[in-house]
Amino acid sequence: MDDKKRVLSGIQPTGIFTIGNYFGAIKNWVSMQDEYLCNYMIADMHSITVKQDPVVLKNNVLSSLALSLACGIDIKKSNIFIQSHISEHAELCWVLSSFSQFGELSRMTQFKDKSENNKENINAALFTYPILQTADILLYNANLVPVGADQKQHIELSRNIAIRFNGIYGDIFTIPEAFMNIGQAKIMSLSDPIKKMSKSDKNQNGFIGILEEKDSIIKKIKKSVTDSEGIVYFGEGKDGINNLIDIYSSIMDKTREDIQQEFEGKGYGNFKLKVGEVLADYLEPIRIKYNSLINDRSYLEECYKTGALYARKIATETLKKIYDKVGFIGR
Ligand code: AQP
Repeated sequence: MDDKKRVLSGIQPTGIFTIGNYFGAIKNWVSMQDEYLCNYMIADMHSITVKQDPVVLKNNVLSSLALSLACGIDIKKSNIFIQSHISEHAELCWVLSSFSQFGELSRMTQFKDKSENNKENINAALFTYPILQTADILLYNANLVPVGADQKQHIELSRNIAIRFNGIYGDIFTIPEAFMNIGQAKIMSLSDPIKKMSKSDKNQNGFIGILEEKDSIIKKIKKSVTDSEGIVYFGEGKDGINNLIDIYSSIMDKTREDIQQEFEGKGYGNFKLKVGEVLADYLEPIRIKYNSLINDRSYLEECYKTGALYARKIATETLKKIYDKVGFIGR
């Protein structure tokens, strides 16, 4: 029996990943592969909470898979699969819905943000998707869930649902924990740095996609909204500069203090150019790898089919146990 801790995490195929997704999630996914038993999923079921064009979504699922592999997910070490291929996610979600309270779901800040941005389509799934997320995690008995800081509240909810269920039926679910690296930043929008950077932001200048060309990256960083003080340091009221410092720090593994010292007396123009350049150089190998993977459809298919086989084995076993506990007669 392998005594490694188990990991589950997912990413929505709602577009090309941003550097927020990368520094907030995927970089961790990659670094956890040796130490943990990792299950990673392309969360297509989550993505339809916001209107999707079906053709675009199918392409996005494949490009998300290719991009995860290009970023360093290694199928010899980790399992990667497409969420909708495992029907147990939806089935467990339904069971857990009966153990989730309306009040606790209403307190989720992501629901408030997402409904604010999608006023024309505030659907029920937008409200209940943290339950599906809980099912994703609990199906795989995950101990750790590597997420960005923006998802901490949802993991807390998952823990509460699991604890509540266990309180009734005994020690069934593993209680998951959010996993974040010390100092892991929430990357903010470049055009509105009090909002998190999102791949589905309608303002193209707000985010940087992992596959963007050097010129575009530098241009967006140069244009990014900052204050007018002109001194590079991390401080209150300097959201734009704070964000650039965090991006630079994630790439260079430098502390905020080191960065402040490095750019002392140099002004924002110089700092922005440097951030743009190091970021573009950092992302280039990922872009090259992605371009070769995305054209190899049969390899991608092999990856997600193998991933589903393995995932289904675990998910079926968990769901069988849960159905029995809640009183459903075995199939
Ligand atoms: N700006 C961010 N900073 C740090 N971490 C982030 N994550 C997302 N944005 C940031 C982390 O990326 C993982 C995958 O996120 P997701 O695609 O499942 O959903 P999301 O959080 O809703 O990401 P987006 O980019 O904002 O997608 P859309 O625009 O479709 O809503 C998560 O671990 C998240 O914490």
